[in-house]
Amino acid sequence: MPMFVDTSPPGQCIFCKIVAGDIPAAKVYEDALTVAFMDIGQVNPGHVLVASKRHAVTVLDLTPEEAAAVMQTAQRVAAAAEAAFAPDGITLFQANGAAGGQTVFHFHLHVLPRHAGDGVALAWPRK
Ligand code: DGP
Repeated sequence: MPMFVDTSPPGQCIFCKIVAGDIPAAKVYEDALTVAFMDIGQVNPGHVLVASKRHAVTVLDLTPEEAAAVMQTAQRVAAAAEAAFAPDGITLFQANGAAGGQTVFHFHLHVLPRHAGDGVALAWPRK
């Protein structure tokens, strides 16, 4: 089981509170539909989460506009990671539902800079 699971309703979950500015986060980008901030449990330096501002739970709950905006933001974040961290690669990953490995039930996409031999083993659900 993951150490932390947040299934709070809209407005009360940790990412809604980050969107609202009620709890601190290292935000790196935001626009009308998305916000990007550093993952508190970063797997590698530059590990960023791209979240919908609206409380969608999974990818199935996004509007087409939100889905497009999320990928545009992910591309911006990946470009910034490329410039800042000179990674050998970048992994995008996104979990839906407990069985899919999701632990915070507010839609988000991980942008993870990778380095050859970094030893990162991605598994869903993560241990
Ligand atoms: P997932 O397991 O795919 O649902 O990813 C949830 C991620 O959210 C996990 O990598 C850790 C991150 N996270 C959890 N709580 C917080 C928080 O309070 N602040 C930030 N910045 N990230 C968080």
